Amino acid sequence: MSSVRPRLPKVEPTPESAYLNRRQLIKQWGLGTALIGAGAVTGITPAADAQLLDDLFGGNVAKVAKLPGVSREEILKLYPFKRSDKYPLPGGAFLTDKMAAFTYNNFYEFTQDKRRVWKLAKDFDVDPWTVEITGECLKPQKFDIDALHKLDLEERTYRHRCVEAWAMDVPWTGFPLHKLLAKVEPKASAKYVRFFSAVDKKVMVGVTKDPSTRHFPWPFFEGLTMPEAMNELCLGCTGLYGQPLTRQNGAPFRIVTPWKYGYKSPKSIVKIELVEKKPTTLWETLQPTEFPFESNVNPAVPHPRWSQAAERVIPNGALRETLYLNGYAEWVGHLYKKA
Ligand SMILES: Nc1nc2c(c(=O)[nH]1)N[C@H]1C(S)=C(S)[C@@H](COP(=O)(O)O)O[C@H]1N2
Ligand SMILES: [Mo]
Repeated sequence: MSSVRPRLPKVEPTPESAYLNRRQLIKQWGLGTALIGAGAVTGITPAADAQLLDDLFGGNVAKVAKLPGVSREEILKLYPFKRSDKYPLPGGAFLTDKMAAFTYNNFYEFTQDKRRVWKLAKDFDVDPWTVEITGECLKPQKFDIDALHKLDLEERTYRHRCVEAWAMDVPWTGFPLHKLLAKVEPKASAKYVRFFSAVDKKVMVGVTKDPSTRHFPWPFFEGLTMPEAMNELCLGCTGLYGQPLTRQNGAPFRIVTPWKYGYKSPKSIVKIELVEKKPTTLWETLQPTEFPFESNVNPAVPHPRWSQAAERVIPNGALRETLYLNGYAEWVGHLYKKA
């Protein structure tokens, strides 16, 4: 018997759906196979619905209405940016309720409790901010948030899929990341891109205090291959729902890779590094068998501890089928074709 207490949190979709296969999942949510087969977004039982709403909002919707804002007046005035119709939402689903997206978050620097991130992040200082780009490039440089807002911003509605089997459909504001990377003139030797999130020990109690996360190798770090980062879908993101990003959603600058599990979309980025060799990532370092580098959304590849065949859409937990590459095969499928 080992006396070493595991320090890693168990990342589970929900206590109820963990370890269940798809059929059990469907049965549990009281849904017919036919509905799921059709990919329908359906209602769930009122009791389960109420429970989930309670989970999301802590039973107090009025309280969450006061959200911490972000950013200066001049930047605020630029929003909303024009919505692009080039990347229609897979399945033509409805947009997720804004309050759900603002109050149900994964941001382990603050807490593992998704319902509390927005409260804990309210004093996270995001102004001023700089994003440094270094490594295999000819013109390494720093960008402030004003500079990022000069990069042809647009709004795009994307599906977001967490590895924990919850999903949302939301409008991000941003620019294709390749537009920013082009500014530093990447060398041919740049094969991968590394991202580093900020650490603010004054407010990030997940980094300083929480016994289940404080031993993580902070800061949060992630990575993509150069072709992934240069793909048109990969967004350098500054806003959500027509306003600058809230702190809990990764203010003032994050990445959004809609065809990959959520942790491949790092928040509150301060540094980007172009490198030659395949980098490690925080989650891969912690649990390599559970969170591999690539981590593309794929219903046919179960997580070692749960099925990825279906997902629950916040806030009411409607169940729908998971789509290969989260529905974005048309744009990124060629990156994964075996030669
Ligand atoms: N720095 C940082 N970025 C992060 C995370 C995190 O814990 N820290 N969580 C990831 C995960 S698991 C998900 S699902 C998304 C959640 O984004 P949202 O809260 O804006 O929905 O952020 C990703 N980016
Ligand atoms: Mo996630």
